Amino acid sequence: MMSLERMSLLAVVVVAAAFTTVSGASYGVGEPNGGWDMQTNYTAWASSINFHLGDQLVFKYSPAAHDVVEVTKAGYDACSAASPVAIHRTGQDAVELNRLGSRYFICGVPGHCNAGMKLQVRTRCGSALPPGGGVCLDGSSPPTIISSPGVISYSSSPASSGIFSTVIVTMAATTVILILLMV
Ligand SMILES: [Cu+2]
Repeated sequence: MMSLERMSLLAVVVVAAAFTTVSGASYGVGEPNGGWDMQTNYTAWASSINFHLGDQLVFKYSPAAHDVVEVTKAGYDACSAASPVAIHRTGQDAVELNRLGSRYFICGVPGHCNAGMKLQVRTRCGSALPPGGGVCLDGSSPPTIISSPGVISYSSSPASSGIFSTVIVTMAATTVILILLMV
């Protein structure tokens, strides 16, 4: 039987591994031909890329001219920044795609969203999830299957809690491992 200290250490390692994200790709919004501006067609831009968990968007713009407001679908559809999810104003804003499903960004300067400064990004599983392995169901078919046993993650539709599910199931798996070690 392992000492309590070693088991504790193992638990820490396993849980830490569960929270580790594999770093993904970084995409400059609108690049290579544009940026976060009033000329780029973001529907076309986003549809040219498969976004995966762990990837990163970088909005590059003059903060004197624009900003970035993450909004809900309703805010996106209505071009309303009245109920923001998050606001970015540095001119070099990195946003990590850390959950499955769609996310919505608009420019909060009056008129800019209606002129086309609005971006919808849909994030799929990719290879970053989950570190412990498992099956990721993000609505694409077939589901992404990652080979190591032990962790199953899924996201219900619409958008949401793929990572949260992973953490829960990973914690359950960790508990099983500890029980096995104690036998
Ligand atoms: Cu703007």
